[in-house]
Amino acid sequence: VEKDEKPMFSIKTKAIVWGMQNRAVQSMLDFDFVCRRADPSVVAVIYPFTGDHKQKFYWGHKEILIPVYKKMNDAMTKHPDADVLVNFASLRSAYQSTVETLEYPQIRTIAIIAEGIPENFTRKMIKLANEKNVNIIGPATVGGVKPGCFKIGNTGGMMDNILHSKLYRPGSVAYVSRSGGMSNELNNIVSKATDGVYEGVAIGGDRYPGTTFMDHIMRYQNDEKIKMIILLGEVGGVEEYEVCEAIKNKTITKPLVAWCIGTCAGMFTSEVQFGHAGSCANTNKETATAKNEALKQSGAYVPESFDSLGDIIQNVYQSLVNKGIIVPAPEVPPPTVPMDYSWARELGLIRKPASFMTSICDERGQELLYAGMPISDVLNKNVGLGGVISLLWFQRCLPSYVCKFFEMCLMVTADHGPAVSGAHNTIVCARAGKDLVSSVVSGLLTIGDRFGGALDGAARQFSEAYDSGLHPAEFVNQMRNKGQLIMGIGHRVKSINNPDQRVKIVKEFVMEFFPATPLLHYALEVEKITTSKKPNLILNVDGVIACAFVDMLNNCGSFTREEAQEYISIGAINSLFVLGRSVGFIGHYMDQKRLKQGLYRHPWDDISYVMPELNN
Ligand code: Q5B
Repeated sequence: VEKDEKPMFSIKTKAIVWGMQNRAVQSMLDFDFVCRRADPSVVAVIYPFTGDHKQKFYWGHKEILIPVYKKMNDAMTKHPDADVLVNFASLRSAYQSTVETLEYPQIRTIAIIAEGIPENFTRKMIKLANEKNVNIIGPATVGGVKPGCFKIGNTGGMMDNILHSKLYRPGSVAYVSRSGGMSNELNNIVSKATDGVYEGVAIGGDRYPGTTFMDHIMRYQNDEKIKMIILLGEVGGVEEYEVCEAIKNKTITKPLVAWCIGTCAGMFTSEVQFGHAGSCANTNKETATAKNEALKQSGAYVPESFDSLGDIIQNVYQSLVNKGIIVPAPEVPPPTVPMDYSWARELGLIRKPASFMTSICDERGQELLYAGMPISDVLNKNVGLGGVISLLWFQRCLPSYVCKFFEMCLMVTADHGPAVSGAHNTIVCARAGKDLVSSVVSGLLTIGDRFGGALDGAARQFSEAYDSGLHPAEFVNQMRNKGQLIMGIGHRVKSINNPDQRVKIVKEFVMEFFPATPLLHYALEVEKITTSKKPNLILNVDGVIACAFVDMLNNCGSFTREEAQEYISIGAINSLFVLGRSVGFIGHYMDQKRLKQGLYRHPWDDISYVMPELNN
């Protein structure tokens, strides 16, 4: 029975939602909007796991902010007009949060969505709620809906369903059901057979629902706008007999259509437990068939089967229209609620050009894909770091000798001591107290034409000279005449007298495994000329890797000539040195920190101070 004079829900109902259920909140706001409510029904969210903040939602096209409170007390004090709490707490915390809610007299109705709350807890909650005159809808329910006014959480389904069942405006029919899922079906049936739903509540499938069929039926009986009532019961429990009694003793005078689901239970030889905790007949009286018969005998309109429920509802409705008890209101089209972008996209209704494109990695599915290869295959097939590089840098599986070449380059370039530009910068930066990323980046920023980043230039210069048929000597002369250094030639400490083992290792591997190495051979001819001038003008580590890289691109069979050229022109060849040397820079950073090295200051005696002479 209505616990006070005010209707349970109205167009002004304000609710607080317990739990971060953004989709449900948005669904309530969309419902409000389509019902032409002046303002949103959800005024606050309680979520104990984050601090107080605001969450963004849509109100039609507009964006609005709804406050989220960590403490229930704050939500209640700041929103004294809220009288409904929609409790999305899990079965573990629903009891505690409901009991806490009952401490606030402003709340008159609590909808408890959780399924599986222990029955002894539910009974305690109900007792407490009854003492405090509070209505509980649920547990184990989707909630309820009052078209044109308010809906609880996800009741009514998505917007297309709400529009289809015309839940945006009231009709003359109220229903009460146990099942939340079936209440959606009732919305559909009622909207087709009558002028629509006035109010519908699903009391939930537990053995002990917070409010009963009779509680809601009596609210409906006392609301003059409701002209007929529907009861959708189910197998299990004896509550329907109270309804029978109320019809017989004329407590219920409005036409009542009733059906109990689960008549098929009789076809089974053993006891059947349906989906809801309460839907199991312990005695013959609790069977759906017995209850349907009793309802019929007491004067309810009971169909032959669920299939004809719609017909009987329509007949009762039509007779009320014929008698002038129901006067269907003219239809007013509802306002358009913008469809969520993601849903519209899922339905294939819209398309939008993406702002970003990617063709190497997809993390959206169940398994991360590197250029289409699941990460488990990457590991099972033992493609190694070289294989990962071929997938992520070149979008394809390259021959194993190429992967080996990549790995070898990373190993030989990983470090070359603390004195080189990049390591020096990393060390100075680490000693200045900077973090790993800053220190490593300061080292990486030194990589360029002079230090470690000569690969791109070497690839370009040697390729152009070779492709245009220049004799190595002509190339060297031409470069000298232009006053340009040959990239990949020359080293500060290595020379023909102190050969660079790294160059030897790479060169020997490439000569042995690559199908063709014309550019490397060309570079070695150039080296003969430059070293005859100065012994340190060797083909250096940058040069050998660059030329081998180009030979790989041109001759491994995995790239077209155009693709190979593109990698050279986009500056992809420095990649191996950058990646390899990052390993060393990280090592230097850790080393300095481990050695507790203090701030570095360069000594004065190592700086020549040359001041401009001032004219008097
Ligand atoms: N001359 C590397 O110079 C270095 C010439 C040349 C024609 C050349 C210089 C250079 C091109 C860039 C390059 C990568 C600066 C180097 C690396 C990684 C590293 C580093 C490490 C590691 C060395 C003396 C005379 C002059 C010059 C002429 C010099 N280079 N002619 N083409 N390329 N190379 N960078 O010794 O007539 O006397 O005026 O820029 O490939 O960075 O370990 O340290 O792993 O970390 O200072 O290996 O070669 O020679 O500049 O005093 O020149 O030789 O024109 O002739 P140097 P300079 P002249 S590998």
